[in-house]
Amino acid sequence: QSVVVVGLGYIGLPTAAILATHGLDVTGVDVNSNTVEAVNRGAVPFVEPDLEVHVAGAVQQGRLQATTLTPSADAFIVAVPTPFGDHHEADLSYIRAAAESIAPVLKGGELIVLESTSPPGATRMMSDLILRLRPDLTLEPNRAESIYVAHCPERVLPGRVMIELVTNDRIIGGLNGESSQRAKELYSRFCKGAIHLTDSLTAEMAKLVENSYRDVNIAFANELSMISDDLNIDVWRLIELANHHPRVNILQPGPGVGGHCIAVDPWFIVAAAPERANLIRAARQVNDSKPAYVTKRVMDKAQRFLEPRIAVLGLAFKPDIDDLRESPAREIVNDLALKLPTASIFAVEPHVQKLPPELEALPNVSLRDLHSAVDDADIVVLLVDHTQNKDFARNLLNEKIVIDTKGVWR
Ligand code: SAJ
Repeated sequence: QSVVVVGLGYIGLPTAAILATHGLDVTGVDVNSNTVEAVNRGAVPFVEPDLEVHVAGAVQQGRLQATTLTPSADAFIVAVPTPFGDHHEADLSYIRAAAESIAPVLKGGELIVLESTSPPGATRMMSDLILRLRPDLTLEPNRAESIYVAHCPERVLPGRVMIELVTNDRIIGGLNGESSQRAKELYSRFCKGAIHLTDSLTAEMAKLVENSYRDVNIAFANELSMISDDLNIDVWRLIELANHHPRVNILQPGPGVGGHCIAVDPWFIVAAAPERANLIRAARQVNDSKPAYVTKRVMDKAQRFLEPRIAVLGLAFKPDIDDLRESPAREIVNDLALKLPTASIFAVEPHVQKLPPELEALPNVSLRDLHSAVDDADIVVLLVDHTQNKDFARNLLNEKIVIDTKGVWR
């Protein structure tokens, strides 16, 4: 069986690799020729544990190849980004472009699965677009000209992708029962978790609801951390104590919520039901306000220095990964550098070799190693609980003003 995976990013490439190592003939398609070239060499353009071994093995066995042009296949998996614009509306242009690249190569009989996290109705939209471009095809099952369309949202945690791809349960929502069945057969090739079948709209919402659930719970923790600061109590101890209750499980506060999923997906629900989604919207606002709150705390401490030297530990959106997308730490460093032009800011991020462009452009921000940055700093701000930060010898912080947004140095 041949499978085309459109989009070789954080989800598409691992999925392509796992399908290939389970015996399918996989072609990965990406608009970025550097990505295509890297994959064909068996290399991976980002950090994800165990992924490179899978990709290199699959390429070597001749089961995985990459290209910029969509070929024909028995099944297509669309794993392209669904970012949002200024008004928190989902941008479906990548899904449309994927559909437009798939439509011309269809012969009838193919399965098309949308994996990208999508607002309610996106799977139907993708299918409508394909059928508009190919009026000779139909969703009516079991004909020579039938196509099968389903949504199967990805649910893997960055950093654990190769494990969770295999072990997580999956939700599949077909546009009809036959589509769900065929998608289930494909995912059963590598997924050891249970596969739950539903309709496409429920599958789309399930994914959004999972991430909104987490967002709301993190917002609760972040609100508690700000209330605790006002009341002058230790939020970490507070949460630890409350969590001893058998039915309480509060998450951990931090500098804000980053990544391209939890900080985005709840807005798709808000956009679909703006009058109803009040709690979900409020949670987003609390989490989005946290970076500015942290910046303000650092600025209050920096006031006493003419030329404050500030070490900021962590730029990634969470521990032990190199992903800086939608990272609250990045936003905080940027704000600090702009608001404190006389400050020197030493950014410490062991997982990157280079600052992201907007920080690189700032004359008062430099990328430094942990020890030299802390040594030279008046103020140390911990933003990401990377292992290297957790292991840092605390006695070296004795003379410093410390702002620890993750509670690792309590
Ligand atoms: N965070 C906190 N406090 C916590 C937990 C997380 O502040 O107690 C922050 C993290 O630092 C990070 C953000 O939240 O900035 C998101 O991190 P995460 O580890 O909760 O989640 P992601 O974005 O890496 O992955 C999520 C996962 N969803 C759920 O756990 C419900 C993953 O399973 C999804 O596949 C992924 O989103 C996705 O792609 O949608």
